[in-house]
Amino acid sequence: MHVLTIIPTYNEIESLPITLGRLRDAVPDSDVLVVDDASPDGTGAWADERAAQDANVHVLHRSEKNGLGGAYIAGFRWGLERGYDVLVEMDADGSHQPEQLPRLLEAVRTADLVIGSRRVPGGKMVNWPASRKLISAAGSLYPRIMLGLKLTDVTAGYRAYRADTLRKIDLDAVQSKGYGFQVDMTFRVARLGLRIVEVPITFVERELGESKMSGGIIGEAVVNVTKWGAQARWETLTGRSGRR
Ligand SMILES: Nc1nc2c(ncn2[C@@H]2O[C@H](COP(=O)(O)OP(=O)(O)OP(=O)(O)O)[C@@H](O)[C@H]2O)c(=O)[nH]1
Ligand SMILES: [Mg+2]
Repeated sequence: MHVLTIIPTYNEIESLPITLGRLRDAVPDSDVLVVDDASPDGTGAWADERAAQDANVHVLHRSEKNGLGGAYIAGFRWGLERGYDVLVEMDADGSHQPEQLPRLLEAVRTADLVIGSRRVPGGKMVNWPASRKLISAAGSLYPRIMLGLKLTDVTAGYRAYRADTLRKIDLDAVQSKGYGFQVDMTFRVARLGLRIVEVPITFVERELGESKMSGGIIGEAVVNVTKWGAQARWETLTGRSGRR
């Protein structure tokens, strides 16, 4: 399996060196693509220097901050064009532990999408305040109910996609930027009838740098999930298929 791990970054100068180092040690066979949105703190320049010393590390620069969704779509296209078999999503901030990637890679041998879940037995959240846990629980439950997804952690961002799974999705049509992006992609894969497997992970709250989560990102997700759920029900009722 030819694996590409995609790490989107915006102002992660403190976290990226640690995460990238851990990833190269834990899974040396995986190539890495950093997708940086012109971080003012110099993350992109640091990644370029790192890539110059390591042939397995690559960098994609985008000209402005345009959301995690767009960064991943750009990264997926880059990887698909180069013939990778598996494309992994990993945050730069240390929340997704590189040492647990082998679990995801093992599972993706027999799955179309693997989600590293905080909510299956064995899954954990470390250093998360109760308020964050509550938002996350609601953020997981609502799309599950609205979209009928039989999964525990649909907003999770530690994932492994088979390249064939991504090829079956119209990536141009995916507009979601923040958390909604993970739900959007999950719903698309589920609707294709593909096999989604959750494996337990230990999610560690970031220690360095700043979170990019915002009210706008949560709002986008809630509005979209409500819309997609209503559309799906309408299609079931009328037998007509919508645009998605
Ligand atoms: N390229 C790019 N990366 C982004 C953007 N927004 C967030 N990221 C990266 O996406 C990853 C997740 O972002 P976080 O800020 O940790 O957001 P989060 O994990 O949803 O929120 P926390 O749980 O609070 O950490 C990190 O590696 C960020 O640097 C963006 O607009 N462009
Ligand atoms: Mg994070």
